Amino acid sequence: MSQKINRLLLTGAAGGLGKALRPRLNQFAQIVRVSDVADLGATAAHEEAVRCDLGNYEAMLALLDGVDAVVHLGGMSIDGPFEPILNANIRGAYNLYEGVRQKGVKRVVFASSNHVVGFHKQTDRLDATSPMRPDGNYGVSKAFGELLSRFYYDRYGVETVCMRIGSSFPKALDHRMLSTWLSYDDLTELIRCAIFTPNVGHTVVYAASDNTPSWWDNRLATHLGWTPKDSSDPFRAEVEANVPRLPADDPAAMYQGGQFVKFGPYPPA
Ligand code: NAI
Ligand code: 15L
Repeated sequence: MSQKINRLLLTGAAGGLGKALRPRLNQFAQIVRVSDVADLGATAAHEEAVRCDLGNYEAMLALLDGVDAVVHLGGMSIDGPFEPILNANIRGAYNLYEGVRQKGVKRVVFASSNHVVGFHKQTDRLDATSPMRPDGNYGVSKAFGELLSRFYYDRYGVETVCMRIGSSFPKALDHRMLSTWLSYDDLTELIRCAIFTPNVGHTVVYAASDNTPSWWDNRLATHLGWTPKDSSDPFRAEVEANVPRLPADDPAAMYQGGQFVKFGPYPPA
């Protein structure tokens, strides 16, 4: 029988990735506590549902009661004005880590994003030591989450795997996604490695399937034992036939963050 922890908390459980992962996470835990600020729908036998705004610290403390590990997907998942990102991603990350410290939770799997490094060129090949070059408020908030998790490991020993997710959707939909796509199966396997590999300390891993071309080098995360099995190749012909290429001097074609590098500005309200 595969290894299981007792209680896993999944934040952002009402979102796109949350919905895709929910039927799969009972492989990893006896009980999955699913949480979101939005409606969570019907619960499966292995699930317990808790509505919670990540920006509310008291609610966060209650959410973390009896939890052994966290898969943290919750928050704003695209770029936009600062205030909602401040509440969900920045205050939310702080509340999560401070709550985790107080409750003695040992392991977090953090859904970071390729937008932490979105202002690197698509011709660059990056690893976990490459400088952060976020491409907007959203990317900056994910960089904050990564740095906060680094601090909570160095100071308090809370272990985190930061997954810099590329584009995790059912299919690769455009030319950029041929490099950034992550299948749900590869994501699920990465989460398994991130929960069960001993001594991950603080690990940054680029979360993309085995795509060609690839922009990211995961040699610094080999201790996770994660080898993506899928590839964007089966979507190539459809993308090339149906999706026009952007001009080479369009920033969305030049930079890894794609269209995100063109969003904003968002003046204070
Ligand atoms: P999504 O936007 O579909 O789901 C995010 C969920 O977080 C939503 O259900 C939303 O209600 C919830 N949420 C937002 N603010 C909240 C708050 N204040 N309190 C509690 N819950 C709140 O995003 P998706 O695609 O499912 O992504 C999940 C995570 O993975 C996000 O953190 C996203 O930034 C990250 N990610 C996703 C990628 C992808 O390709 N799907 C790529 C890179 C990162
Ligand atoms: C992300 O971080 C977003 O959450 C997701 O919706 C996609 O836009 C993805 O990056 C991407 O870069 O394709």
